[in-house]
Order: sequence, then structure tokens, then C-alpha cells
Amino acid sequence: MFENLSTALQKTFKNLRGYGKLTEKNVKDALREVRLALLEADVNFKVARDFIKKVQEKCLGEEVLNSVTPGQQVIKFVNDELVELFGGAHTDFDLSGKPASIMLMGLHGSGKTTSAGKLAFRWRKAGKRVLLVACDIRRPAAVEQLSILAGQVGCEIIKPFPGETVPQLGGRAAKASNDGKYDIVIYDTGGRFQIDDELVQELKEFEAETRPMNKVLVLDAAIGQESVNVAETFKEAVGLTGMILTKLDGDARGGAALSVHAVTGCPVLMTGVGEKMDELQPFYPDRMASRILGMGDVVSFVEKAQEMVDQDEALKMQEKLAKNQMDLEDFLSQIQMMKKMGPITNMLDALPGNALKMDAKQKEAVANASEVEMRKFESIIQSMTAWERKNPKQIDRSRRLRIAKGCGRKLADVNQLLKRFEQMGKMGKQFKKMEKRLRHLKKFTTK
Ligand SMILES: Nc1nc2c(ncn2[C@@H]2O[C@H](COP(=O)(O)OP(=O)(O)O)[C@@H](O)[C@H]2O)c(=O)[nH]1
Ligand SMILES: [Mg+2]
Repeated sequence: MFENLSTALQKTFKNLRGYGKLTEKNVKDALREVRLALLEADVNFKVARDFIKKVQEKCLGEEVLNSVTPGQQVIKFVNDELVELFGGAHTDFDLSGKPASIMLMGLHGSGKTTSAGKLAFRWRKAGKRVLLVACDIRRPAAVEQLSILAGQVGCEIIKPFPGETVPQLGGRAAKASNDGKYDIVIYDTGGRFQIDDELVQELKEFEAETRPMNKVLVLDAAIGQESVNVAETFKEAVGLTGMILTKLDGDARGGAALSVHAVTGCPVLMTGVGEKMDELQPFYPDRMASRILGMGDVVSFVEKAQEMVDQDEALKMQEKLAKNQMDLEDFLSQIQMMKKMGPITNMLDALPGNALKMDAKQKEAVANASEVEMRKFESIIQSMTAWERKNPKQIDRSRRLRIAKGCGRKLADVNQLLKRFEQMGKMGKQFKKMEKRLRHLKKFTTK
């Protein structure tokens, strides 16, 4: 599932990623492609429209970090908005009760009974005492199905008495589960092929008897746009605290299921990715976004840049460099900032594909050389006095010798550092160019 969406988005961003400059038209074109990809994947059209609107506002309203390309920044915005679309942070079941209670509901065949077994399996493994309650009294095989699963995962089960109604069964099970023997009780309710008044009435009465803390809708991700209606109807009828999306291992387009959080405001708790008991996974919006976007490298690069680079600090540094006022103290803090951003190969990899015409081997060589050099420079600057750091031009030969001795390096190394630093002064010209680009971006982003 989501392969097509993923391919379409990656194609769009492959183009965008390489742009050094973005125009409003670039962004609009790319976002149109994103919108089409979402619709193609069966994402609800209103959800897709709002999604694009939000990303566009971000693209036009926020400043682009200096250390990333605008294309990378747009990818980050799309990623962030996808995470929001899927619910933001991960939500877990509320297991605070004694016992914690979970009511599973949904249409026929959505995967309620299978999910009940999977949840029991998961919590049994975590050492919890789990009670399953078979509440699907209409399908003869349903109770037997849950019984077998209970046997497999090793937990107890309550089955309906002959003639007992669903709410009566619920009331009995709720009482029975209250004796302190269980940590978690899971009610596997019966479904319908479609929601009807009878089902809604029954669920309401059942809910009144059992008062479950977790009211969870089990949704088959393959049913398309209907999933949005189903989710809304169940939410209205009994209220929902969360959802489980099943059959994400299938080849349906699945976009509708990705819209249910946006439509209902209810978190997706888990996803079913197969028929086996261990094929149930907690749902993490950020992981899903990065899986679909397939741009994890760019996203984490931009995040790191955001975390590490204090924007004001970076601007100040640029100004100093442009005016040739930078001293070795500044150089040292730049080296330290770079080090915080992780291995240089990662940074090189995160740069737009065509910016560096290097293959993996060359990149590795460059990265290694730079890392060795950075470590060397760092140690040299650290063995300088404050005065020397401020006045690199006045470090004479005897001072250089002392510094080299202090950090266990050669005189040539100290010379190399000072030469490199001198060259940086000449980079002022280049920075002027960068500033121009920055001004251009600001004009574009504040339009
Ligand atoms: N591939 C796959 N099949 C699933 C998943 N969850 C449930 N199923 C299958 O869907 C069918 C219906 O599941 P069931 O739990 O009986 O649905 P219920 O009617 O809602 O209780 C069964 O054949 C399950 O094995 C899943 O995540 N992936
Ligand atoms: Mg069932």
C-alpha cells in the first residue's frame, strides 16, 4: 500500500530537490503535482485541498534556513504537514484503568476479531493479564474464532450464554472483569455489512453497560472513500477514542484511510499489516510520513540544521565573514557546529543530487579529509591563547612553534590552519553573492 503515492511524490521532489532557487511558480507546480498524487492515492479531496493550502502558506510565509536549499525546505514542509495529517504525535491506548477496557467495533470483515487477538498477543507478551469477550453473537463461527485465538495467545475468554443479548453479555463481562484478576479487557463486538440503526442502538446500549475507556474503530484500509463515512458515523453514534487501520499490507491505494484522522480528529493507534498475530504495529505519524515521502535523509538534514544552527548566530557570522572581521574563535565555533551536525558524508549526501559531481567514493574521501582537518584545526585553536585567537595575523613563528607543541601537531599544521583562515577572509566576495540570494529568497517568501 502507498507505493504509488510514494513513487509520485518522490518523482515530484526529485526535481525540486536540486533547485538552488525557487520561484512561486516552481512551488505552485510542485504542489499541484503533490495534490494530484494525493488524489490519485484516494486521499479525500477536501483533505488534499486543505493539505496543499497549508503547505503553500508555509512555503510563502516562512524564511528558508541558510544552510539548506529551498527545495529541501519545501520537502520538509510537506513532510511536516503529512505528519500533522496523520495525527501529529503517536497516541497509545489508555491503559490506566484497572482493568483497562477496550471496545472494538467496525463493519463485517474489517478485522475486529483478528485485531482483538493481536492486541491480546501483544499485551500478553508484555506480561499483562488479558480477558477477551466474544460479543459477536450473530455469526456462529465468530465466538469459536475468538476462542481459538484466546487459546493461541494464552488468555481467558468470556462467551455469550444462550439467549443473552449483546448488552447483557457486556454487563456481565464488565462485572466479571472487575475482580482484580485482569489488567486489560477487550470486547470484540459484532459488525454489519453496513451501519444500520439496529447496530447503532445495540452499540449504544453495549457502551452504556460496559463504559469502555477505549472505543476503537477497526477500519479496513482497502474500502476506499467509504472509510471516511464509516468513521464519521461510528464517531457520531458512540464516540471514538481511536482507530486501528487494517490490511495495510494489501495493494489498495489506501489514501482514504490516511484521511480518516483529518476528518474525524481521532488518532490512528495501530495498523494491521498481515493476518498473523504479530502483524500489528503501533502507528507513528512521523514514520508513516517519512515512509511515504521517502525523503528521510533530507528531512532529518533540515531538522538538524534547524536544531543546530542558531539563525541569528549564523547571520552574525556571515556578516563578520563578509566584513572580514571573523577571528579564530568564530572559526572554532563553526567547526564545532559542523561537528554537531553529524558525519560529513551525511551532509554531502543530503545536498542536492547534482550540486556535487562526485561518486560515493569521492564523497567519502572528501568527507574523511574534511573530518580529519576539522579535528586538527580544532585542537590547534584550542591550544591558542585568547589573544592569539583574536589576532591570528600577528601570530609569529615562535608562537606558532609553541602552539604546535601544545597540541602535539607540526608547525606545518599550524601554518596550514592560518593559511586556510586567511583564505576564508577572501571568501567575503562569495558571501556577498549568498546574501544577494538570501535577499531574493526573502522577497519571494514574504510575497
Ligand atoms: N492481510 C491482512 N488480513 C487481515 C488483517 N486483519 C484482518 N485480516 C483478515 O481479514 C479477515 C476478516 O477478519 P476478522 O478479524 O474476522 O474481521 P471481523 O469481521 O471484523 O471480526 C480475516 O481473513 C483476517 O485474517 C490485516 O491486517 N492484514
Ligand atoms: Mg469478528
